[in-house]
Amino acid sequence: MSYQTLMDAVIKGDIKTATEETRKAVDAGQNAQDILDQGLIGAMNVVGDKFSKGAIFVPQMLRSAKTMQECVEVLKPHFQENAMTTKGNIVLGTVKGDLHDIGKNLVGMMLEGAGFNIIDLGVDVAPEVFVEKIKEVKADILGMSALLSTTMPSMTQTIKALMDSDQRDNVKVIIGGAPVTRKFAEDIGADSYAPDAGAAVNETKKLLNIT
Ligand code: B1M
Repeated sequence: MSYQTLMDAVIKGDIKTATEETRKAVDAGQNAQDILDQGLIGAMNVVGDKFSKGAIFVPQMLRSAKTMQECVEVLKPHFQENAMTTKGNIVLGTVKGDLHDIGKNLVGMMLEGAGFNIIDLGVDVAPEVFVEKIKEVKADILGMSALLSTTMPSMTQTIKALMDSDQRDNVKVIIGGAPVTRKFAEDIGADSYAPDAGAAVNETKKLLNIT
């Protein structure tokens, strides 16, 4: 199935058409993951390219982001596995200085669907805020997201803050986001890296020895 109309609507920021197209695709029996990957994320990549070329500006990018979020709400029920018992506590957030949350929210949604308890701290989360919450909820996993190359160092600072507060051995750290790489994760001493939300679930299960 072609997702061109859906993609065009997300790129334009036309929430009504985009959510209708998402519902139509679901009703036609399309796989939610395909709609997400090919329709929605595909459209956001076009939006990013247009922004890089100066063809659109922040307000249009924001409108597309809002449109994508509304479409994700339509898809959300189709990702839930309805797990009854929690497989572990995950503190999740976008790092300090960074306001991008679509990818982080997708990661949270997929992890929740796989049976984990998500404590989502939102965006622009300072290292000390991560550390305090990890202590409070006795987190098994810390998940950090960064979309800007300028905010990646905040991941390093958060891991350092975990060490300084003697929490590093109590929690596994997984990181991701478009500019983040496996090499970067290794360099800063994270336990794992995932390129997308599906991989984040698999990597998290591996970290906690869940089959
Ligand atoms: Co921004 N932005 N933005 N932006 N924005 C990018 C990231 C950019 C690549 C666009 C570009 O220039 N081509 C560029 C960053 C360049 C760089 O540093 N490398 C950029 C810029 C420059 C900026 C501003 C500085 C622009 C300005 O003001 N001049 C500004 C910064 C604001 C700030 O954060 N302080 C800014 C602002 C914004 C908006 C607010 C307008 C909006 C965000 C709205 C929101 O999130 N609520 C926005 C958007 C929408 C984008 C693009 C177009 C789309 C991002 C997105 O949602 N992608 C983006 C271009 C692009 O990515 N192609 C861009 C879809 C999402 C599903 O993918 O987030 O990568 P992603 O998540 C994936 C994986 O990365 C992974 O799984 C997700 C799902 O598969 N993943 C993880 C993510 N987190 C993970 C965590 C994990 C594991 C996997 O473990 C815990």
